[in-house]
Amino acid sequence: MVRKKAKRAAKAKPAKAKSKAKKTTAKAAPIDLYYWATPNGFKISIMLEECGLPYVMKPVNISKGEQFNPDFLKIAPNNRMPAIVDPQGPGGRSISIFESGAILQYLGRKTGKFYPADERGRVEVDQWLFWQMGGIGPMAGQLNHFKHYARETLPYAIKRYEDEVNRLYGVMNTRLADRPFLAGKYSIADMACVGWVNLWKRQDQNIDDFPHLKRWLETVKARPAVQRGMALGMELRQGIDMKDPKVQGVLFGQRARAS
Ligand SMILES: N[C@@H](CCC(=O)N[C@@H](CS)C(=O)NCC(=O)O)C(=O)O
Repeated sequence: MVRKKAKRAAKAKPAKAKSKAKKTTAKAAPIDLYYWATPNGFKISIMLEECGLPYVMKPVNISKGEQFNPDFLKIAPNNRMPAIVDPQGPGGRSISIFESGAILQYLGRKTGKFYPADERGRVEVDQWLFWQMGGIGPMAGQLNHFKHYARETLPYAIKRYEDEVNRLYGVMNTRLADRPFLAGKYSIADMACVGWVNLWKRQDQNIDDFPHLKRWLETVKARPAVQRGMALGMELRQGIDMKDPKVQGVLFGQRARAS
């Protein structure tokens, strides 16, 4: 009886080891990253690089109107990149996600990295992630538009958004005075902001007025994954003139399209 049991155990062991080995050697199917090299795109390329997740970049050339391709709209109905398709989503089934904040949170939950599992830690990150999504991102985006691309020069609009970006830099600088990163530890909130603050010169801001923010920017940009994320697809943008009326015709003056 005892011998029989021992025999069975000896038989069972290698089988278990085999199935484990199978699991660890099976390659994860790559995530499709619908992407163009802009601060919103960088958020996700940085996170994928930081997590070491396999991914395939699917360029969405927004200057040519590829964000309106019907197949892309099925994934991203707001005709904006970034978006992802993860073939190994919840329940082992494929999932598509648009909106960079939602993608960052998803990848954070999926990997358990750069997004704390405890509620207090998570709230800390969420506050600064949403602050980016509703604050520095859209405000810096409007500033960029009125300062660099608008067909008429509108000093009131430029000043309004330049002031607002300046105020937001001040908020970030104060937050970073007594902690290394926005939520204490490096997180998806920092990844969301770095591409925007990196454009301080173009936003007519003086980073030396914000010493804590300057230190943060240098620290985040020194990370190899951030460098790789912010270099992704830059070559595809070469030679595109954002002042070309054809490009502006695609990107500006968009109105609802009949479905
Ligand atoms: N709230 C969106 C904003 C994304 C966004 O504005 N993407 C821009 C590039 S930075 C885009 O795809 N623009 C295409 C267009 O304007 O048609 C997000 O965070 O994912």
